[in-house]
Amino acid sequence: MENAVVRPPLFSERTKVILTFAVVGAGIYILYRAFMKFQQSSGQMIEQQTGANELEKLNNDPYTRQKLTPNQASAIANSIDQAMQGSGTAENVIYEQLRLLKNRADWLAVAKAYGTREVESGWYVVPNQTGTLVQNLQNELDSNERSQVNAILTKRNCGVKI
Ligand SMILES: [Ca+2]
Repeated sequence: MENAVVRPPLFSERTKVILTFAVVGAGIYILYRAFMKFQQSSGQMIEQQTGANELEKLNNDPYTRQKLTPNQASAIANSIDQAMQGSGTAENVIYEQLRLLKNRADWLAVAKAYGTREVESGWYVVPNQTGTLVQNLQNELDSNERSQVNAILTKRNCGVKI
């Protein structure tokens, strides 16, 4: 009589169940991340487009048009960008730069020049953040610092709160 060779299964039933959950879970997570990323970037695009449209309108009126030149607006956006990079944040530079704005069109011009940028967290374990000027300021500043920024933005008639 011949003995049938019974080979042990590669995975036990229990392991198969665990593996199935792991694979399905990973798939759902990847889809979720892709969806969130899509939602975030389309939200940023809408914010940018709305701002650009309003800026164009304001710039058609001599009373509301931006006082900053495009170069000045870019320089302010770059300075704020630099102030946010890395583990620390130079709040005083941000306040100082925002005090250069004179009206809402100036704010919109700086936000447009900023566009969407990546801010390095400066910490290996903390992911970098990519966002609009408002999003990155909100992420970088604590509530007390945001109040200071909002006081400046109100004083400068920027018509925005972060
Ligand atoms: Ca920072």
